[in-house]
Amino acid sequence: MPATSEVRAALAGQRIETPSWAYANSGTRFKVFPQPGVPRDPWEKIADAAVVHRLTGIAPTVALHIPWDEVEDYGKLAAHAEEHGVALGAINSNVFQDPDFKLGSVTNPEPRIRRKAIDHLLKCVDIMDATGSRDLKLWFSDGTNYPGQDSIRARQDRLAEALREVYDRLGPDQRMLLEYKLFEPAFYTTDVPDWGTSYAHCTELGDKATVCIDTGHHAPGTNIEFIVAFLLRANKLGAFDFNSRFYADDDLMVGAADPFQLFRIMHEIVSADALRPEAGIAFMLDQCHNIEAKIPAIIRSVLNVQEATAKALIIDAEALADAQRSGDVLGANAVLMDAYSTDVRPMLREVRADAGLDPDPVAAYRASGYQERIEADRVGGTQAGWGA
Ligand code: LRH
Ligand code: MN
Repeated sequence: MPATSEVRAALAGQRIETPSWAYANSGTRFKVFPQPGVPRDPWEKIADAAVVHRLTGIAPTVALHIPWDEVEDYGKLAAHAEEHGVALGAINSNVFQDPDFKLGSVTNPEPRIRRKAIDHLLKCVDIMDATGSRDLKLWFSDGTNYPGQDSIRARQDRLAEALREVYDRLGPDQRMLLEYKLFEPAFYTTDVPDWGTSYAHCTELGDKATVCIDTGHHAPGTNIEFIVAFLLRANKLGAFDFNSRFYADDDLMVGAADPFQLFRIMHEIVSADALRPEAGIAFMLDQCHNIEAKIPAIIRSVLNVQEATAKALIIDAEALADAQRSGDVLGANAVLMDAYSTDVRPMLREVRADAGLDPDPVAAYRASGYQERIEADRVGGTQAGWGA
């Protein structure tokens, strides 16, 4: 069994990035239910993200989405984040809402429209220069709805050309994270539908291009931890967009729908010694809190990742290796299940107390009065959302 001090040190070093858009209004095509106290701008989103970090101790960065988080002066926004004890993280591009991108953005048959899309991606790199962000996260809604609508191969050529231009613009310490998604909003082909397509483009581009795994973007039954293990081995895993789902891209709280899957994913991370920030994996949340209170939901999500990580860290790696080596199928499975079945919450409460934090961050949030304050203060103006 790993020494508790090792486990606690690894937990203390855990870093989870929260998404600015999860603090704002979101919903489905049926309805977006506004909530009282929701931020009206990136400044207020960052203030909320800072509360999550203050209470959990392990969420020091906030991902931005452009243009949802557009501001005049990104340097000022970065300073605002610093004043609140957090930093700006990945910059997410958005080439999925402009009417011009109906038939595609970087894959559009129209050169003028491809140019427009690439210019947006290049602008996001300019923003990274201003915020000091390392990661450019690219997700393309690009695809087709009917067979014959466009050439699958030609769209891949256009995609590769656009990625190459953006890749060559990246600074020495900057990276691109290419996110894939099986379907939606396109319902016949999606131009980056799976990990293999992302991996192939990233390999063609170079070391600064890595794959982003959004846990809600796979066909039902997909073994995501296999993808994690494969990409880690190939040194091509750059990031996670953590959430959970029962059906499709539900964007529910990570660990809510399938905590065992999250544990299996973190087992692959821990056994590859890839939890340390130096390993370069960005652990981000990408969620929408359509009906539940947003800040407590994000706190709960950070704790869900922490719990899954703690369970993965207490796996008796030696016993597991012995059982695997000797072909002891049940024995090996039992080692993992012992860890998964262990209640790590008492240890995590101690880890938080050792860090000077309230052992129960969700209760601490409720007792803080912050929710009442923002509901009273944030009256008037326009609540932030996806603007869809
Ligand atoms: C696409 C996605 C992508 C983001 C968006 C908010 O489904 O996962 O990561 O840009 O959600
Ligand atoms: Mn995502």
